[in-house]
Amino acid sequence: MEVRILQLGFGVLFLLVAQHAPAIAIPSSECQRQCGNVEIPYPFGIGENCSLETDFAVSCEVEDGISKPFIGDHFELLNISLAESTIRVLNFIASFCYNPSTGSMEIGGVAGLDASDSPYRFSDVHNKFTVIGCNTLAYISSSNNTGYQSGCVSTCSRMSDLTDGSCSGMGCCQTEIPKGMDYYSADFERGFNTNMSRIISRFSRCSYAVLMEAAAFNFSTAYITTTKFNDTGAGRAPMVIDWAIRNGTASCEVAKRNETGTYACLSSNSECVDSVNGPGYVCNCSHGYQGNPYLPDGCKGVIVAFFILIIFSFSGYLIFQKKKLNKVKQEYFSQHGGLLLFEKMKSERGISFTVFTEAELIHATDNYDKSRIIGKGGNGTVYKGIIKDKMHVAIKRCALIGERQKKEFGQEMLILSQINHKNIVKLVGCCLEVEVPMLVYEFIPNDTLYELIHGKNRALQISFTTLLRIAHEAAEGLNFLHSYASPPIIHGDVKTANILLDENYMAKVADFGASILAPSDEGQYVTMVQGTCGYLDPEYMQTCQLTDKSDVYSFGVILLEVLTGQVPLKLDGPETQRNLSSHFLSAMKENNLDALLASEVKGQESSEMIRGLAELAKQCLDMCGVNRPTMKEVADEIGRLRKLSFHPWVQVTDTESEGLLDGASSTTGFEIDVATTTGYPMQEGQFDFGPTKLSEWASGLVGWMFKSRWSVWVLSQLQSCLCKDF
Ligand SMILES: *[C@@H]1O[C@H](CO)[C@@H](O)[C@H](O)[C@H]1NC(C)=O
Ligand SMILES: *[C@@H]1O[C@H](CO)[C@@H](O)[C@H](O)[C@H]1NC(C)=O
Ligand SMILES: *[C@@H]1O[C@H](CO)[C@@H](O)[C@H](O)[C@H]1NC(C)=O
Ligand SMILES: *[C@@H]1O[C@H](CO)[C@@H](O)[C@H](O)[C@H]1NC(C)=O
Ligand SMILES: *[C@@H]1O[C@H](CO)[C@@H](O)[C@H](O)[C@H]1NC(C)=O
Ligand SMILES: *[C@@H]1O[C@H](CO)[C@@H](O)[C@H](O)[C@H]1NC(C)=O
Ligand SMILES: *[C@@H]1O[C@H](CO)[C@@H](O)[C@H](O)[C@H]1NC(C)=O
Ligand SMILES: *[C@@H]1O[C@H](CO)[C@@H](O)[C@H](O)[C@H]1NC(C)=O
Ligand SMILES: *[C@H]1O[C@H](CO)[C@@H](O)[C@H](O)[C@H]1NC(C)=O
Repeated sequence: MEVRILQLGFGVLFLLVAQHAPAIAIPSSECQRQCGNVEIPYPFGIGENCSLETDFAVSCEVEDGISKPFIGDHFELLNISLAESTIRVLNFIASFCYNPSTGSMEIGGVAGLDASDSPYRFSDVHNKFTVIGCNTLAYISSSNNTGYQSGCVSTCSRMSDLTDGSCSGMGCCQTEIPKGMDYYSADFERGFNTNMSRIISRFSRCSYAVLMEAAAFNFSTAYITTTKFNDTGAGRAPMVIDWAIRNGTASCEVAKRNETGTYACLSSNSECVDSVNGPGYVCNCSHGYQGNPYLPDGCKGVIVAFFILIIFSFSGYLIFQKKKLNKVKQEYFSQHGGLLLFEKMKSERGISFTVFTEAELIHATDNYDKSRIIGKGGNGTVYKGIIKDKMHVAIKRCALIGERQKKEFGQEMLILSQINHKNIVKLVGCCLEVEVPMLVYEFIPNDTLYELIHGKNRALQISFTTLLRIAHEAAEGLNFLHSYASPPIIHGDVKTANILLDENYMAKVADFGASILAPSDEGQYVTMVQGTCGYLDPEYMQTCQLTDKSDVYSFGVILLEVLTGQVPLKLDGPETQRNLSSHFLSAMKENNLDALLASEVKGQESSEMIRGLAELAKQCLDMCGVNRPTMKEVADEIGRLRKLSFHPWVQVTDTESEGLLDGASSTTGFEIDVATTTGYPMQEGQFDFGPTKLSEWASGLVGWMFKSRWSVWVLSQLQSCLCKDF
């Protein structure tokens, strides 16, 4: 039987055509670029004038209803790679079979491939000459008994010697090929394959040999016992072929010299690369470009595309993040009872309460700028903010709160927002879409009562009358809190540092955001520890039950501060004097009150009033809550006592006293006097404290932080303080 060798290139034919080809013609855009699943990029092409040269011409044929590209002598084209300058084709398998009828061995299939004088070379990198069979010796030759010849032997005496996946001489052998091969023929050694009749009973009667892609081959023992190897690819196996522009022996250097007309790298962003397998050159897009270097403007900047991709994916990422953030915000919002709050706000119209978005508060505080901080503690920070570019507010941004407290927030906000009294700092709104809700209060510019009594500016000589008025106003405010709702709203942290002063030095009770409706179930008492050392109701310490009388006790301490000008706790003083209230009570017992009184009180105020105040304070400080007066009684009593003052101001401010009789304190002339005579800054713009003042203000505002039943953080602080002072 004759040995068949198929042709891949057209060799001589090409040379004839080439002589007529004057210049490289740009292929028409109408050229078909797809055949079946295979893309056919230029320099390859389907149809006349669509490929760079005839050897790159592809024919697209329908086989079994499927379009398939073919090249050369009917080699099926699997794909074309421009970047690697390779094509994959299906090569034909040569067979060597025992013919029982003649008793001889016969060569079948296609025994070789001739690609001489074509742009094609067998890839030495990807292909291996692969032989399957028992007692088979096969050769591969580059030409008729001249030049290169190689081969390999495959034997198999026992079936157990064969292993799937292993091709190393047992039923299968492989050998590499050299570079530059454009022709091969396969042959079987007839002398070696003797006596097939002996083994034919156990093994397939055929041996095979093919030059094929090594990566596409995986030996199976079934290849020895059956015809599976031939059947799988219908007598064919994939093979990789390197192609290049090989016009004669043209290299890049030569080709470029003849740039006009024959140079194939038409794209401006392409470069010429000498072929690694055989003569000639290939074109490649320059670094940063991708596309077809054989077409004018075929190489497109990858970097631009890359950036567009980056921008797209980045904005996509942002959108995703924003969606995620919004989801988180919504979760927080409903978790904190925001929906309930919204519903209530809708049904109860006229509530001047705002639910702020996080963005609004960020804008109001210059993204929580350091310069906006007006109070800072371990548990949170208070910022001065400007809402809608005009309204000044104090924004409380807290650290974490307990899981349990989160849920009640919206409802509590609603109640607190409805409290509207001139001696209580107004809660303007809140922000619920953050992990820990933020509270927004009206901004009170003039420091605290604590500062007024104990601060650096004591030299300002605030009159006792003024202090007493402020205390009276604070009492009114607390009375309002206690009587506003049932169960009563308990402040829980009454102290001079929580009594803020507005521009007219009117008292504004602050930090009621930390106060809560009196708890109704026992379970809540356990974690409720709040207050400030020196002001703490001793009964509360024992029962852990916060009542309105706890506020009364703390207010008693405030009265003492007003009377004595001393701080509630003096840790550096003598033992007996450390705690102002116990010091006061023992002084009262010994009838030695004068020693405690502030110098400006002594002898200057009506002794009846002083005694009355001391007596009131004593009642407030009663160890037993039920014996203490109510906040209303305290406020009324202070109002009564204020009228006893023989201070000259009283005559001047007769109207004020009358106002007090009506249960409302006035904020006229009198306070303005204080402000102007003391030289206190009146304008908000001057509200720039020095660092010390700021920190004192801060200490007052730290009290604002969530404590009360919303957190247990105070507990540890309190415990250390309890051991020392109680
Ligand atoms: C191919 O190119 C040749 C020469 O330029 C021209 O004569 C011929 O008509 C073209 N064929 C087609 C199908 O365009
Ligand atoms: C070539 O074809 C094979 C199989 O069809 C496929 O796996 C491979 O990705 C293709 N390669 C290219 C460069 O298209
Ligand atoms: C191989 O030899 C035969 C005859 O000896 C000849 O016809 C054929 O062209 C040769 N092939 C090559 C590739 O040299
Ligand atoms: C070859 O085939 C065997 C089984 O037939 C399989 O276990 C092995 O992973 C395959 N190897 C490769 C490289 O595909
Ligand atoms: C291999 O397969 C092809 C296509 O199916 C067939 O024509 C040929 O006869 C087979 N060869 C052998 C040895 O089985
Ligand atoms: C380059 O062009 C010259 C004529 O300009 C021609 O003689 C020569 O053969 C060309 N060389 C190649 C490699 O195309
Ligand atoms: C191939 O080279 C010949 C000269 O050797 C030249 O005339 C012809 O244009 C070239 N063809 C291509 C496609 O480069
Ligand atoms: C073409 O360039 C790419 C990178 O730009 C490189 O990976 C590839 O190997 C080059 N191809 C050839 C044939 O040089
Ligand atoms: C194979 O060996 C048998 C004896 O086992 C012999 O009869 C036969 O002639 C041999 N065949 C060939 C082709 O050598």
